[in-house]
Amino acid sequence: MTDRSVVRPLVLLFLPLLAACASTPPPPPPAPAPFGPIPSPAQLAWHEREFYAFIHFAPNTFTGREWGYGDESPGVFNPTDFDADQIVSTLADAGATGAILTCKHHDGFALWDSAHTTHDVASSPWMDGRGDVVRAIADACARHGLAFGVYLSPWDRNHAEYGRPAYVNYFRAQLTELLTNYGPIFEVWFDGANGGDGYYAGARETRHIDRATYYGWPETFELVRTLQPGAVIFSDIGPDVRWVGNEAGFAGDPCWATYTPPPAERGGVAAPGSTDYRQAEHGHRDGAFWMPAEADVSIRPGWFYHEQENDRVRSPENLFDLYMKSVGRGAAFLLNVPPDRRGRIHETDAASLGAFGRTLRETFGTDLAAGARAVVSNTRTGNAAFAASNVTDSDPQTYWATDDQIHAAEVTLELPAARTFNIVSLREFLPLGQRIDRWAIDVWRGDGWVEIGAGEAIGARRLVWTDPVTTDRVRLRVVDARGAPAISEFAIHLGPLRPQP
Ligand code: FUL
Ligand code: CA
Repeated sequence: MTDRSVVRPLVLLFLPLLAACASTPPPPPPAPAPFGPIPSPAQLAWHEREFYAFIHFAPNTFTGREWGYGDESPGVFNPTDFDADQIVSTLADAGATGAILTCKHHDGFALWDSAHTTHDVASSPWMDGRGDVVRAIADACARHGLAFGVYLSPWDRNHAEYGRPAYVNYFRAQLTELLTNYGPIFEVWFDGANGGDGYYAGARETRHIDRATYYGWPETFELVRTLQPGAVIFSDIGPDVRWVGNEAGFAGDPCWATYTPPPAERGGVAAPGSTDYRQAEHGHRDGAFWMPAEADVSIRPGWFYHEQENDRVRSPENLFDLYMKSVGRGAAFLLNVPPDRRGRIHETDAASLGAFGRTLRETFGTDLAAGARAVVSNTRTGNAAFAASNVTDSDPQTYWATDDQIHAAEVTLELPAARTFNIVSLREFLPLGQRIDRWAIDVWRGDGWVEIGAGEAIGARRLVWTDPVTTDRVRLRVVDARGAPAISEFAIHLGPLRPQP
């Protein structure tokens, strides 16, 4: 039996609420659920960098070598006209958003006054031993609006204890200096080249290490997390950013942001320098981790400056091509620009970088889809937050999304007038993971659609480079996705002609 004296007042209490529910439509669907691994906050911030520079500078600059043996006298390090502002402003003009300095290369020479060794700038004649290249570059980066990152070679061909436990403590002590004394660090770069012959404080021998266990990578990564929680960690196996697997500056097509680092051999453990890195060019569609690729390359044949390579500097056209094949495939572009013996970027390199930067600005500075109306086959039911117009608002935080059951969809840009372009730029909304498997781009030719490009994967960025087309309608077809597509950008640009195959 029901006790009416209780039920009635309760009904009366909820009556206004019930009435309100009946008259308002059901709440709009919330954002789509993320698919697969998703980026950390540090990775999301890193994705926005897209293109940044490497600075290789060391005793090698003065000895003409690529891999110093470790027996170089600190006396050789003596730039005659070091100018951190010239270096960093040249990189800024090129459009670089950050710079990673080789604070210590394989030869073990530290570009800062390390408390843990005398094999460093403090023992060099440069500035009477009072200089600090790390400080100078870090400060110049801050002045010119670039983020600063550090390369610290795990392999040290100078150190007496390399190969033994004591060296690992030394390595971490140096890492601690770099991550404590130079402000915010955006990326920590760990090289996979390690172990082999070297000076080792006079031993002059070959030292092999177990790459999987020697450095205690999990503890070292933890140290970075503690000291610089905003930094991403780069190595052959991530954990945040993976090496793309070549030093030629291009990513595979497609290049998935997700990856499971494979061991070098069956049954082994994947580690920096011990992984089947060839798989990194494409990544893994169903990889276990969000571990996007970084494509590194030098503007010259060598990583360090050598005068005899002054006539082999990459052209602006070549740099743009590499940009399209790295950034344009969802990877980052890490371009090495080595200072010369003066401690400046050589005029030839600076000229090429300047022209490259101009091309980037001229190409991507104007979105020819501005003012276009975006018409879509489906929008997430009744929720303006996921409207089609989000793909043309130049705001990476807003995106168009469909209903959950829709895995194939179209968005057409109706341009205010016919426009000529040769690059289409697409971005997925990364906090929801990499959702789109296959896509195609069509243009309207008056009496029908013509496909001008198609492929797999969009991710952080997809730049589709075609022959110039003139049209007033361009369409993106999401052919297949894992869940509702979520697209934050669909832009069109007119840039350099693509190289003919
Ligand atoms: C390699 C190194 O051995 C090269 O000297 C250079 O630093 C390059 C970026 O990584 O593994
Ligand atoms: Ca947007």
